[in-house]
Amino acid sequence: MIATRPLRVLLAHPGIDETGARREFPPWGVIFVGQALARSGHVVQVVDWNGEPALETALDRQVIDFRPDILGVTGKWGRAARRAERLFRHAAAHHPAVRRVLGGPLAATLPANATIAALVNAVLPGDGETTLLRWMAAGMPNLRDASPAQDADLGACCLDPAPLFDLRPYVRPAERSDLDVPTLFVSGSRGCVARCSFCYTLAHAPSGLREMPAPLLAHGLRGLYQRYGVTGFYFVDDGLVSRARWRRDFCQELRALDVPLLWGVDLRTAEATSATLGELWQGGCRALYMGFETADDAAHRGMLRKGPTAGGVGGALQRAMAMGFRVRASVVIGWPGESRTAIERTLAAVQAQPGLLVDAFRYNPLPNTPLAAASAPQFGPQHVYTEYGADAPNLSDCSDAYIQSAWERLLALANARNAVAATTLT
Ligand code: B12
Ligand code: SF4
Repeated sequence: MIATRPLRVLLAHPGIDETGARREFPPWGVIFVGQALARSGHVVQVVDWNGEPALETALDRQVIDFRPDILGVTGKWGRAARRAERLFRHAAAHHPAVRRVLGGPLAATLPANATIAALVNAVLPGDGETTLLRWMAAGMPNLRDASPAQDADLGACCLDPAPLFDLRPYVRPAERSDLDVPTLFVSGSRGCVARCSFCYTLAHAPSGLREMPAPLLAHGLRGLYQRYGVTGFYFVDDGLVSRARWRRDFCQELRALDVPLLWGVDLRTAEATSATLGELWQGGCRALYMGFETADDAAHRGMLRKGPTAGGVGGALQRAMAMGFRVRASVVIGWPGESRTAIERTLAAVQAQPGLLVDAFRYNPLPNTPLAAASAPQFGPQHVYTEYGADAPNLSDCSDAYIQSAWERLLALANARNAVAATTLT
C-alpha cells in the first residue's frame, strides 16, 4: 500500500465552536490517520481548528507553509459539517491543486444531495488509516461510493501522538468526563457490538467492535500518565467494554499498573449487570455514559433495536448509581411516531433520578440508518447541518409547538443537573 512518492497531507478537525479555541476533545480520528500515513513514509500535519474563527485564513497559511498535496477533513453532522464545508469550498476556489477528502462519521451518513458532497474529490467512510492510504496509492481518483473500511491495525495505534500532535492542552479538570481528576479523553476501539436502528455505527463500522489489545491500551494510559501527569481517562468509544473477555483483561491490566488511574466509559444498559458493574469498579472505572434514550422499554427492544435490559433501562441506571458510579445518560425525545404520553413518561423518569447527569437530544434521522430509511431522503442539501436539537425535523406524533416546549423542559432539566455536577468537581 505504498504510493509512488511521499505525499504531503494536511489533516484537519474543523471543530464545532466558531470562536474560543477550546481544547477538550483531542481530534483522535485525524491523529490516528496521521500516525498511519507517517508510518508509511508520508509527510503529515495534523491541526485542530476548533474555535478558529478565520478558517479560510488558517488554511491559506497552511497551504503556504506546509504545501499539502491533500487536504483531509473529519466530517460530522451539525456545526462541524458547516465548518468542514467552509474549508472545502475555500480550498476548491483558491487551492484547486490540493486534493480534497472527506472522512469520519459524516462520510458514512452523507446524503447524496448534500452541498458538501460536490466540493470534495473523495468521500472515504470507515477507518481512515487504511482507506486514505489505498486512495493515495490508487492515484487519488474521484471517489464517492467507497464501502466503509474496517481493517485498520489497532495494534499499531499509539495513544501518545508526540511529536505529530501535542496532547498537553487537552489535559483538563474534566468538566465533561465526570471524573474529579485531571483527565484526557482517549479512544481505544472502533465500532460497537450493538445494532441500534438510529445509530451511525451501522453505516460506519458494519462489522462491529474492534478493540486495541488490552495490554497495549493499559500501557498507553500509563505512558500518558508519565508524560502529562493525568490520572483520569475517559473513553470516547462506543462500546469498548462490551466483550467480557476483553473487559476482564483490561481491568486486570489496570489493576496491575503501579499507578492509580481512574477512568470512564460508555456502557450499554443491556450490559449493566451487577457483575459487570462490579468488575468495572474494581478496574478503576468510576464514570459511565449510558443510552437511556426513552423510558419506553418496549421501544428500546423494538423500534430502537437496543435489546433487552434486565430490570428495565431505568433500573440499569439506578443500579450503576447505587454502586457509586457517576452516570450520564443520553435522553432523546421526538422518536418517529412518538406520542405525547411517551415523551411525558421520559421526562418524568429523568426527573425521578436526581443524581443522573443528562445529555439532551432530539431525534435526527441520519441517512443510511434503518430507522431513517423512509424519512431521510425527503430532506434537502442542508440536512447535514442539523444538530440533534432544536432544529431537528419533527417526525413524532406531536405538534411542533409541543415538541418545542418538551425540548425546552428537557434542556432546562439537563442544564440544572449538569450545572450542579460541575460545581462538585474539584
Ligand atoms: C468527542 C465527541 C464529540 C465532542 C466534540 C468532538 C470534537 N472534537 O469536535 C462533543 C461532545 C462536543 C460532540 C458533540 C456532538 N456530536 Co459528537 N462525538 C464525539 C465522539 C464521542 C468521539 C469522536 C472521536 O474522537 N472518535 C474516535 C476516533 C478515532 O474516531 P473517528 O473520529 O470516527 O475517526 C476515524 C474515522 O472516522 C476516520 N476519520 C476521521 N477523520 C478522518 C478524516 C479523513 C480525511 C479520513 C479519510 C478519515 C477520517 O478515521 C478515523 C480512524 O479510523 C463520537 C463518537 C465516536 N465514538 O466516534 C461522537 C459523534 C462524532 N458525535 C456525533 C454527533 C451527532 C454530535 C452532535 C451533533 C450531537 C448534538 N448535540 O446534536 C454534537 C455536535 C457536534 C458537531 N456539530 O460537530 C455523532 C456524529 C454522527 C455523524 N454521522 O456525523 C457521533 C459519531 C456520535 C453518535 N453515536 O452519533 N461530539
Ligand atoms: S450502543 Fe450506542 S454506539 Fe452502539 S449501536 Fe447503539 S447507539 Fe450506536
